[in-house]
Amino acid sequence: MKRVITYGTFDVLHYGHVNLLKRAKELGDYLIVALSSDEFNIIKNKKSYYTYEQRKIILDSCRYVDLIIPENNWEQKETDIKKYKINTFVMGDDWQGKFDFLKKYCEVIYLPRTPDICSTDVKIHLLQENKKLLE
Ligand code: C2G
Repeated sequence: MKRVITYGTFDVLHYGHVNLLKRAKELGDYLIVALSSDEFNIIKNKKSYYTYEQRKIILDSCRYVDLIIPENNWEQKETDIKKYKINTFVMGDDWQGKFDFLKKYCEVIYLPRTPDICSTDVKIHLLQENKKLLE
């Protein structure tokens, strides 16, 4: 069984995230997602709309995801790869090269990001639409 892992906040899950998860799953048989905790989001300077538990419920509904574990810090990747016997580590290519140090433990693949979609833009767009409704 080929085991794949990826990491992220996955806030306001959108088709760019799902596109990443789909392609990551296609690289193996079992996909683990290390989901950034609320506390780690603060370290990443990311404010997510949904809490960890809410993001986990949404992510868990995705057919490509087999297991969700918390991502609590930058340093856990090596331990995770050993603990879960990971064959392939996958990230979007906005992270190109950043995790090449993991190549001594497993295959490292950066997949092209889906253009023109990100959680922040979705949130801003919804805010603007909401403002128009209230005018
Ligand atoms: N992604 C993508 N296309 C988009 C948006 C996101 O392929 N339009 C990918 C990102 O490249 C990432 C994953 O979806 O691989 C999750 O994106 P984020 O939730 O923004 O994750 P990030 O904040 O980059 O966290 O330790 C790694 C970090 O936790 C990564």
